[in-house]
Amino acid sequence: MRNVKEVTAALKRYNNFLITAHINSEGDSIGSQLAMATLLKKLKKRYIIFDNDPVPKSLRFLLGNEVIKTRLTKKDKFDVLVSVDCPTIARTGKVAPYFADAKRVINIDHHVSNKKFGDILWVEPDMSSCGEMLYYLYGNMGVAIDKRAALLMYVAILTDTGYFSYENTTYKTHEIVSELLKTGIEPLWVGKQLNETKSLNDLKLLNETLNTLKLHYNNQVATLYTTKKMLRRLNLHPASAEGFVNYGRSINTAKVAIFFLERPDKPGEVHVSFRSNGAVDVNRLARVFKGGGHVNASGCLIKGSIAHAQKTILPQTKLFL
Ligand SMILES: [Mn+2]
Repeated sequence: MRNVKEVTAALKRYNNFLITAHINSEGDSIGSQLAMATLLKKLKKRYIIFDNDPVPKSLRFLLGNEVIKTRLTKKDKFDVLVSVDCPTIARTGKVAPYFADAKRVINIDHHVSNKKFGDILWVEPDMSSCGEMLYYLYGNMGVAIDKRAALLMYVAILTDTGYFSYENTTYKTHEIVSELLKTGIEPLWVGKQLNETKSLNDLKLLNETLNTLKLHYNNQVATLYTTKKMLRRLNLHPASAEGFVNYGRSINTAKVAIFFLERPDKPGEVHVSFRSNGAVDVNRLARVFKGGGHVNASGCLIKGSIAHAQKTILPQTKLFL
């Protein structure tokens, strides 16, 4: 594990940290940021967590999530910026301009598309999640993982492995989870927190989104979309659309699923998520549009309408089938 030692040294040396992750927060980004914060707290360091988006409802059971800010004030000072689970600076959204203010930038990530930014780089594309990386980081620093920290890593790993069903799941992932569970985590309780937090409007949004589901190219590509109109009418944040792309991937003939999301806070821009069943490298596909991610899960941004984004992306997808 290259560079975990450099990360360890920097965490010991400096005192004021800003922790961030990618836009559209999910289990790995939130769990890993909070696990990093917990580690810093144990080392008696000061930290701020600053994200582009609020914590999704389903993750608000994680202790400490309430300190995550979506706005900084002049009082919020830091020397070192720790970026976790983020392949590019731009993917942090409104946090991106703050990278220039840091004396040191630490880049901890597992995306194969990581652009290797920052002063201290620790990138492990073979690891399932940043949650897995945080487990090794605690070990390297000699900090014991208590139940609270273990839960954060457990949720991060569960999310990014699709509950141990994605290709990135290894025997090592299971070994780590085995250690985490020894702290007394109750999987039934965690599963309930993560999956049984939907409002009626969340399900109405899913219903409207599934109505847009279409198959293309001999049923090999599934598309679906959520518009800002749907979100506004149901009074929901874009985080409610998290995971919708997986409904496209669940179709037995689909090699690629593409989900288009219009964010009310980002006019004139469409966020595109790709998921693959393994036959297509959607990291490469997303890179055609200056995006990226993992082989089976990636994303990009397209300027314009959803209709325009579909017209742009579908013919390119066909070339990857
Ligand atoms: Mn991740």
